[in-house]
Amino acid sequence: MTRVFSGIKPTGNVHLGNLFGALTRWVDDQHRADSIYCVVDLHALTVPQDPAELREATLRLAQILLAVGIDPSVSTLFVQSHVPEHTEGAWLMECTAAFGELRRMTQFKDKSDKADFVSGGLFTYPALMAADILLYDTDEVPVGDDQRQHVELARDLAERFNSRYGPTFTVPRATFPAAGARIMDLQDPTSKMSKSEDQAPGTILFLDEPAAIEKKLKRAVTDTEAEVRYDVAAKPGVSNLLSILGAATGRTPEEAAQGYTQYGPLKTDAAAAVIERLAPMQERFRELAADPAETARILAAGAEKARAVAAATLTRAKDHIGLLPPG
Ligand code: ATP
Ligand code: LTN
Repeated sequence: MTRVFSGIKPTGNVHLGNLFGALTRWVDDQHRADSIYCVVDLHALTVPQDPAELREATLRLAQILLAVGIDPSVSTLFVQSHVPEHTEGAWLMECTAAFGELRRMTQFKDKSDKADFVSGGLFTYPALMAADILLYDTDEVPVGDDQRQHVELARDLAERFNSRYGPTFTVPRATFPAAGARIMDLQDPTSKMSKSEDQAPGTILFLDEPAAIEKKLKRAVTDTEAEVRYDVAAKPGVSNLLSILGAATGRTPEEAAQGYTQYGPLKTDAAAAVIERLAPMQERFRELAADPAETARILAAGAEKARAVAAATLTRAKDHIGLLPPG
């Protein structure tokens, strides 16, 4: 059976872009593949975090993943720091990666240019991500386009390790969402919807109330024409509304455009569709939030399942690279 692995950082708020671009695919994949999903709290540490907030965000994100439909009886859901093989595997990957290779990662260049404090972890982050993926004999890694280079590196490291020390790791490949799954900012539809600001009028959050969702969609930027069609280059705002309506109702943006001639009804229907899609997930989230012990149990069971797989792969890798086994 195909093995799928993906991770998401517990930083910022989950928004409609995360949901339609990544999480609904995770939910779909779990029915056709052996899926393992990880809240990558160690990756969050590459930039300074408030300890209490990080702990809270990690639990909340796990609850959101369960609420959107990750089913722990089908998939494995766990927190990265609960499986210590990830940090040990990361060291093997750091010693397999070339310094120049890590320096060429565009995400490192972008983030280190902007930050006042650049941690060593921000630089070696892709080696940890490679370990995440390779420890589980992963075939497919569902990610957004921004992670293409990191998955490519994980492939290169797997191939290099295998050719130096003999067959050890499965060589993974990245899979990307359909074109309409990229959700843009409602106020600036040329940049992606992002989780940076809490009250951002261009971002619909997973936990937004119906009134907030309506307000944000009603105020979404469109254009001065009066024609509804999906054309990302010429009509980014309207196309984004069609992507949202389509994603919320399980259709392509082109299908969603059928029957609309005016922007008003398109916005009203998009809001109604998003509210209807989110309502049962938000309800489930509230139930889970009221019983954190239940989530803790699910995460403990997930970590135990994950650890069995990761430990076997790590033992193999340590053996092949020449580390003396204990005892
Ligand atoms: P941000 O830039 O807002 O911090 P991110 O990409 O860093 O978002 P992650 O936690 O890294 O957020 O991403 C989780 C997943 O959601 C990734 O697979 C990412 O590609 C996807 N994603 C994030 N934003 C969008 C978007 N606007 N549209 C579609 N997918 C998105
Ligand atoms: N770097 C990814 C998160 C991530 C990940 C992974 C994704 C960490 N480890 C392993 C897929 C597989 C991000 O920032 N979205």
